[in-house]
Amino acid sequence: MKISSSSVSSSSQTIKAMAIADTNAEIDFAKYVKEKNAAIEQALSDSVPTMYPERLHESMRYSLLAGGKRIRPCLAIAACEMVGGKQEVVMPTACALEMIHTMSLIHDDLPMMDNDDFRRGVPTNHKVYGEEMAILAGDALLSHAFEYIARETKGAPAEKILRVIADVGKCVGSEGLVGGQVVDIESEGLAMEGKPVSLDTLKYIHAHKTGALLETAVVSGAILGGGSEEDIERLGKYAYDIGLAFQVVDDILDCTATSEELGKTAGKDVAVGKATYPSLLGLEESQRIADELIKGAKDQLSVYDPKKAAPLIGLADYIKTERIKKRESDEERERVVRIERKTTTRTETYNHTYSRKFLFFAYCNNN
Ligand code: GRG
Repeated sequence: MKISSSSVSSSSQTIKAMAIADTNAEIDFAKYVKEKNAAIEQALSDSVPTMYPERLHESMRYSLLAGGKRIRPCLAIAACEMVGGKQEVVMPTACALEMIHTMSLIHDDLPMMDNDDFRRGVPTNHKVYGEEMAILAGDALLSHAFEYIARETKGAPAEKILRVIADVGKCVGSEGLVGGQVVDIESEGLAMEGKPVSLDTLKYIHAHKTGALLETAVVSGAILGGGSEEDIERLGKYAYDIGLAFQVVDDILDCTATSEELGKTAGKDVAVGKATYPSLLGLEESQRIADELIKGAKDQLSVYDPKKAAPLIGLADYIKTERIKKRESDEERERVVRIERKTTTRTETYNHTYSRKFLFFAYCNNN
């Protein structure tokens, strides 16, 4: 879609809304994401070939290629290109980040963690392959991610590649995803015992569990794209804000959207007594905070050429507007589901679980 939306077909209201950014830049955002997504899907499929032991690789590919929104790879590519870099230089890192994200979802869904049956609109990895295989597939994806960046990144100086590997390592470990997950687990149910989690603790959980990987995606893109230290710092701030906004929106969706719309079980946070933005601050205030964070993120981009910054602006808007806008009219939903049915065999198989997570790219693939 055009940011100045003139070439958008009249039936694309949902997607059009996503791309209208407060800039005069003229980019066709749907086309941009469609192209990036196609390249990412191909690169992901190539990154984990089917080989011996077949069932392990099948299990890795099952979750990796299950049709996520690919926000992290998209952010890495958009940041790289905004500072003047090339897609092919950042693509191995973009894939690695999606491998790490996927492994965190596989492990998060395990019975000893969140115990979920559905993810990305399909049964969770352990439901299909068993718990042992799900744990090992996650482990294999995690180690493969680091190998993949080191082995496959071409066209960037070795010190930049090393910096990215170190950043990715930090964002995954005890100061990143794992740290956030641990504090999340420790905080679960505290409110029910009369010890409510503080807003600072909630921010820590969100910034580490969810924000860290989104931030690393943007910063890695800026590093590999040859951005200056100032670019890297500015984009780091953009990414911190969208990372936090992403999780605030996720919290809002958990208590407002349906399981079909989410592609995973809705209402789980409330059911297990998790602290969330809506539970601490209420829905309205949570939405206000999400808006403010997205505005802050976009402000960081105001020094760049609007056309070059347009993909990152569009992605920031997507994180807020489209993920929060959960219930289209029945007519609109039926239209998108028809598009989905046309689009993939996976969708035909699971056409009862037409998740919001999948609709955006289904649209893009058909326009
Ligand atoms: C990384 C070593 C290591 C362990 C993992 C389980 C765990 C430790 C951390 C949990 C991290 C987690 C699941 C955070 C939630 C992040 C989140 C909001 C996921 C949803 O992301 P989307 O909406 O999903 O981008 P898709 O499916 O579109 O990719």
